[in-house]
Amino acid sequence: MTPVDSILRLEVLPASRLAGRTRDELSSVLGGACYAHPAMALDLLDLPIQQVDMALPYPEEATCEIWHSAEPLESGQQGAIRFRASRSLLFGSMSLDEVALPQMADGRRPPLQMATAAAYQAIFELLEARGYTSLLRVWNYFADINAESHQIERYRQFNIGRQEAFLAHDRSVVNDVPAACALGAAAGGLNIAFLATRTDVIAIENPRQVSAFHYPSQYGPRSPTFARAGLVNLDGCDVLFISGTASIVGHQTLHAGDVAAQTRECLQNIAAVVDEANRVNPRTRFSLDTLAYKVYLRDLSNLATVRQVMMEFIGASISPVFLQADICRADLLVEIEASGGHATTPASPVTE
Ligand code: 3EB
Repeated sequence: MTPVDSILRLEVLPASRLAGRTRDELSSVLGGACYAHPAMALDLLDLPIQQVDMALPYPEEATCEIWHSAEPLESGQQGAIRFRASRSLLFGSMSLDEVALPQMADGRRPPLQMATAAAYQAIFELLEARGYTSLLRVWNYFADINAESHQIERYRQFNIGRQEAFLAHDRSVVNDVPAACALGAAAGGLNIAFLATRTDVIAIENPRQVSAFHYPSQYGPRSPTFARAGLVNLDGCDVLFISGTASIVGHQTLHAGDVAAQTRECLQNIAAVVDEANRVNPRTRFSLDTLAYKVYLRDLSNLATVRQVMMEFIGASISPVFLQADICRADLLVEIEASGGHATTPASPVTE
């Protein structure tokens, strides 16, 4: 067992297998996500497992992505946030119903923007109270990401609320920001999961891309607050979280309408982020063929094409999770995220 086995291990498995586990078998769960359409009500010992409404490729079952830690863990709840923490890591999950909260409606600011600001403020309050001050990775999901209300696209509303919360907590909105993704779910409120650490995180940028926190205002009045990747050392092991990565070079979308070319561009961007991580921290050499991948497709009918391009580019060793989601720009067809340096438990073979 490598040292990091005890700190962080990713397991991908069907929800039905997770639901059958005993309390004892679940004791190592730090947190995670369950993707199903419609969302699956998993009630597993108050664990912070976000329930995301996303379709999977037929005939796949609901899929869970579970982060384990062999360190002693403690569970808790603060307001809407359910969390679980080890000595070094805290995983939290929350879901806010942006429409039903009456206090969210002041008639001027879009409810999603207010819900986002409230969610991130609650996250920062928790992290500051508990001493896990470095936000490493955030998974953001909400419905209708490309729809417009209050004369502004919902993804842009989200970006305003997110940046407001960072500023309200005196956090930087450039450079030292978390790795993240933001995707359109099939339904549901604002659903956020996050992983924070007690130790410093190194934010990694992509030399091929304008940093998202410096995107020009044509993409919205407030820039997105995320880094291209976050790198952290956990008990001597370097762990890398690569943000959702799309077919964007500079700040522009490339290959509109061409899913194969978009996929190759995503992978070139991920390769550039990996190179950058290896340059910034030469102690650990990350490589594409050892990362764990999750792929969001606007249209699941493109799955075979995207998988083929990934296999050609990376090799056959990978087994990505594929999900249907709307991407934050209408012309993007695919977004790919990845992580590495942690232990993994492969998806179980059907013969189990
Ligand atoms: C991009 O590069 C594509 O708003 O948190 C990727 C990862 C994207 C994270 C976010 C958005 C986010 O701009 C979109």
